[in-house]
Amino acid sequence: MQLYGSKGWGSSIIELQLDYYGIAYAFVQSGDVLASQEARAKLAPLNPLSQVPTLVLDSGEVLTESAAITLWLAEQASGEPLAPPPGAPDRAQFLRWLIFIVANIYPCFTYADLPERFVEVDVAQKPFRKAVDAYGEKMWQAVEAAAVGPWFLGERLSAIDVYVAVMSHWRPKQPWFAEHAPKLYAIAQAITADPRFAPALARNFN
Ligand SMILES: N[C@@H](CCC(=O)N[C@@H](CS)C(=O)NCC(=O)O)C(=O)O
Repeated sequence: MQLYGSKGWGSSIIELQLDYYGIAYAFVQSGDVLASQEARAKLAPLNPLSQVPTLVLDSGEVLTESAAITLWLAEQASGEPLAPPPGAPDRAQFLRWLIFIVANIYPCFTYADLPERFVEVDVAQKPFRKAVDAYGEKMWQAVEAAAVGPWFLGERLSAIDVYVAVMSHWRPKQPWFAEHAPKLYAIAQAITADPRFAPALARNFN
């Protein structure tokens, strides 16, 4: 399969999971889909939003949306999946917080990365970005409050820990997490030190 992405972007959430499962894939550089019209145009036939991650399966079928990819990968896994399977006691909370992250926190980047896409008036763009980023921080605090420890779900490692580790590198960035979300920061540190994830994290964030 082919994973379209860019170093340190949302594709890394999927890279970590593909490595964990030992699934072979080719990494296709998407280019900077925020800054480059050419990169957006190249990805558009596969993903109408020109976003990464975009995964093209061996069959040619296209899978977008990191949560959909996360759930699909867990179904392919032969070992311990990064999503508690149907019937598992922590399944409901896993689904709740996975969707919370992609539905509430991830869009903060969609809106604030390039505020000019949504706010025409120049002088309003900076305050808009500031407000959206502050909203994101509030959402992370809700995730922090729900984290059980040592992993987000407790003793069970899951894809939510992978999201936390990757997204802690994005605004408001790791020093903020260390100060305001210590359970999430500890999860990010533990994933970074875990040999199942460390190479993909190092590829994306070093
Ligand atoms: N809902 C999507 C969000 C993906 C997303 O926003 N990716 C960012 C990179 S981290 C992107 O491609 N942004 C380009 C854009 O929004 O135009 C997912 O969960 O996969």
